[in-house]
Amino acid sequence: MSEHVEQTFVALKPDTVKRGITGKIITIFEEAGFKICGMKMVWADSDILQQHYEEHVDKDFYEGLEEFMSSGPIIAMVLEGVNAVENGRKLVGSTDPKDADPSTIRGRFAHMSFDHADSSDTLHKNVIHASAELDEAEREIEIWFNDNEIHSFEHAHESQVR
Ligand code: 3AN
Repeated sequence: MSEHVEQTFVALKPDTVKRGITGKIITIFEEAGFKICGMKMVWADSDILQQHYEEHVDKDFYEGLEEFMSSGPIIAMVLEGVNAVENGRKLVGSTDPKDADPSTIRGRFAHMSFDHADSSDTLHKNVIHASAELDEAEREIEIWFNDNEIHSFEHAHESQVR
């Protein structure tokens, strides 16, 4: 496998599951040629969220973030592709939907802003998470998946897309 082929961790957040738009978003990754190596529905608890958001646990917004991320199940995925981490983030767009390009998943499916979330009772619902760096992807995949939940198989895209 080329050194450029990576796995990234993507989570479709509770707002996406409740809105019934998971299929549309999964399709975006599939059409771009990402291979789904692992996928499951998880209702995250405080323990796993504190591991996942290790760098945010002490921040003011963490309580709201945990409340949002445990407000319903998420779809957790391991996606593989060429520079999957960087390419995945490109499809996802900026963290704050207000700043996300309308061609990205957050720009297309949300119009939230940090300012709005911070100044109202609303939680910062931004549809999706994707790992930002390769070492973060490795750490997050380990948090959310057991080895036997990540599958190795030949995908059509391995000859037609990459
Ligand atoms: P990303 O998920 O794009 O990597 P991070 O790691 O900066 O973004 O933030 C993690 C999550 O924390 C984001 N999904 C966002 O919803 C939430 N978050 C970050 N900053 C704020 C903030 N100032 N107010 C509310 N939520 C925030």
